[in-house]
Amino acid sequence: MKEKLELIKEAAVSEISKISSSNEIENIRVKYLGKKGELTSILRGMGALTQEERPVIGKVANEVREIIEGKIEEALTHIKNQEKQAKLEKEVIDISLPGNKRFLGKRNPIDLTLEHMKEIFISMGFSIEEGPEVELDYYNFEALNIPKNHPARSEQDTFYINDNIVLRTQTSPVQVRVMENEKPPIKMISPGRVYRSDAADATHSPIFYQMEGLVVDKGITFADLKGTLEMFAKKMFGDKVKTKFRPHHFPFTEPSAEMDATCFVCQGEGCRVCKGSGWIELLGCGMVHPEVLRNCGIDPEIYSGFAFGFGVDRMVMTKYGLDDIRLLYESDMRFLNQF
Ligand code: 2NL
Repeated sequence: MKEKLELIKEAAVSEISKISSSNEIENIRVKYLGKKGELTSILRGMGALTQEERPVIGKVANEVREIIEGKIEEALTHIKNQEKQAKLEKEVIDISLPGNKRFLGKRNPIDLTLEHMKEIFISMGFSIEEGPEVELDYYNFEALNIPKNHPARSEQDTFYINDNIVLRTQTSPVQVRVMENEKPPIKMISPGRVYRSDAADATHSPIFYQMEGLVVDKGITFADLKGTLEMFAKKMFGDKVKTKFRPHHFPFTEPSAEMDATCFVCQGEGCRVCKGSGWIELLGCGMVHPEVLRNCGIDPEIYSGFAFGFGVDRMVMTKYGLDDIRLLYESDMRFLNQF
């Protein structure tokens, strides 16, 4: 029996030394140590041994079992290491491969122009104020001296939410709110989106951008208006630019004017961009109407102010020579990549 155990041990050890995967090890464990395994059947047969033989053979059998178990553990560790190593080698990633290209968007030229304009006004001490795009009729029209029968109020020109609420058609309501809430001196600009009930074509968009400005203090005159806006034009288009003011009419300013600047393409010579005139219309402006100041709780006997408004889209179109406003709202990368 002792010899038989010895043979089992040698066979097991030799089989274990040949294996190459963890599955095979399991088979060997079952073959020798399992319930129906070779060693187990020997131990079962021990009942037939004499009293003297039993402990001797039992001891040898246990030693053989321990040796086989030890060899199996050893082989298992070795195989697991080998398998891990093979997996690591197989799954190696080539970090020198180029990655997937992600397409980046581009800033819209309206945004670029707005930023430039804001920087100029910030450098002159203006604050930037914002307000709601869905606005009370009162702030958009009534407070600004635009009476009920004014054409700007017609349903053809304005998006009405209901009788009292509109999509703002200008950013002036932001100024009205600031004047209501703060005491002069006020020196602010209000850039933002505004809405008109227009069908989109080359020169109209139902959504567009405006930037208004307002200065209110004691002793503000038309000279302050001219100086400020001339300075803006020079910072925006260069020191050589000249400005001129033409009389105009707005319900919320008196007197009112439009400011033209010498064409930045031809420097006033006359070209395609300025349609031969040498001048480009830049903005509307004027001294804040006393009625508007009063509506906002500011005494026009003590304070005066000037205000101005730009169509930002127009400014962008002129600056870049665009002939269709819709290009600015289509997010077409072939267009945006050019800025
Ligand atoms: C234009 C002309 C203008 C104003 C806007 C304004 C605001 C208040 C009081 C008085 Cl709260 N005026 N804003 C003044 C003159 C002209 O805009 O052509 N915009 C595109």
